[in-house]
Amino acid sequence: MKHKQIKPFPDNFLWGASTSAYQVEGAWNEDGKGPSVIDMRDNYPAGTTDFKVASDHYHRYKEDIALFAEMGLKAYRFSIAWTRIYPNGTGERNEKGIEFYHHLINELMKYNIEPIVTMYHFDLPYALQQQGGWSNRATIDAFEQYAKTLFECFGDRVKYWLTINEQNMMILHGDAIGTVDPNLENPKKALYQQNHHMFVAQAKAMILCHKMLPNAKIGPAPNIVSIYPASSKPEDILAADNYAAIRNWLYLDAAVYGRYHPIAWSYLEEKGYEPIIEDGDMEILASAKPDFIAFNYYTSQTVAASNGDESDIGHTGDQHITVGEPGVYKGVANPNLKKNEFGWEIDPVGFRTTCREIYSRYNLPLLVTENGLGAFDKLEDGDVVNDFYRIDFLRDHIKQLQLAITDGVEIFGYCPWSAIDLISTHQGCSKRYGFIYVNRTEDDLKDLRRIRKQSFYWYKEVIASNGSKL
Ligand code: BGP
Repeated sequence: MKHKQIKPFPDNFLWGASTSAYQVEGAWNEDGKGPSVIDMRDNYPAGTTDFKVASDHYHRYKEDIALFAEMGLKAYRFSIAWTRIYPNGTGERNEKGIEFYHHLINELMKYNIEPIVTMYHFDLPYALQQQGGWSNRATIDAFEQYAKTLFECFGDRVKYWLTINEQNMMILHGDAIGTVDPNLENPKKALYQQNHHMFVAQAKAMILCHKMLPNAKIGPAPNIVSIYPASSKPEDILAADNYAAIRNWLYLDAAVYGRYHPIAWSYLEEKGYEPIIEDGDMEILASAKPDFIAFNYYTSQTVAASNGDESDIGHTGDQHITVGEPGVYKGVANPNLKKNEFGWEIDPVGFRTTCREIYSRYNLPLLVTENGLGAFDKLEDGDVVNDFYRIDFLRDHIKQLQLAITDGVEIFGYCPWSAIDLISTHQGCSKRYGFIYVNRTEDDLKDLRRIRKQSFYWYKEVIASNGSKL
């Protein structure tokens, strides 16, 4: 649709930026923090750093938040490390960990920056993982107890809560994140059982949040992207529909409607992956309602009809992530899209389409919790980082966001990834996303000093003009 007039961004639009605890904080074993599955990971790609020091935000949060305030951020989306609050996932609380987040949230309040809290961003407590992790129903109770503690401690200041970051990526690519044992006899069946337990845990957290904090809002935060058919061939369109059900709607239907999406369920049955659902589980899912949908968007995906064999499994962009499943859909590249330095396709129009699709299906306000460009930024003489490619990427996406708003989609915030440079989930710290450069390399921590990139000054103007100066 070509509009004669483009609508402005709403007043009070939450211009923000995002991080997650294990990628930015460091201090991995300080002040009583317990180890998470990420801390215990031993599959770092050669030459990339671990997460032990990261961007040292734990010790430098005041300086970082002062920079966020200078950039004009209206919101900051960060995650709380479960293992700082409960070092063993459950049991004894760690007051020092709670204190850290009190300080961090108070610092945000000082500058009128709205805290948006992710409760769980990939970093499951290792102690829980040793007892089966999400395969064990006891993890549901541990999550509920953790949620209760978060609401009790921080609910007086935090209005926006996100339950689980990218549950769909943990299930589809669990091996990349380290939440499933690849030696299991049927790892996929185990993953879908974990998935079911996460659905129940998420529903319980939403119910509890509404009970304890009637003025707060809570929602899921999956990675949702438009799925394109490779051509107008009906078989390709059907394959895209399959993948959309398995990748996107399975997760949002469970969160919003409290049901298993019928096509996704028939896929689970067909493959023998269907989870055990205990009495009462579906009632819990059905009685939990999110207030909004948060989602992460990096790029669309394209699929074709399945060949019915292993040749279906392809790389659509990122070499770490395979897409395709025999008999269901085949992952293919989209020849219409350019790629970034890491092979990820760049698709701003797909961002608009994704917003429209989600809103049309669920009719709930949307919050963008991740979108951004990973690149090998270069620090030049005089502490300059000319990341004009990042500005182009973000500008193109914000324009499409505004078009989605003009199309009638209700969107109340945009939090690109990432507020400051941090460690990529599987590609080290040379893959940078931030508005603020952190002076370190994979193997040399240098002085970790903070340097404003060109995109910092640009985003500051965008926020100051409420998106009218792009
Ligand atoms: C999302 C995660 C983030 C972040 C981002 C960028 O999947 O929620 O934690 O890592 O992707 O991905 P990467 O770090 O692999 O470039």
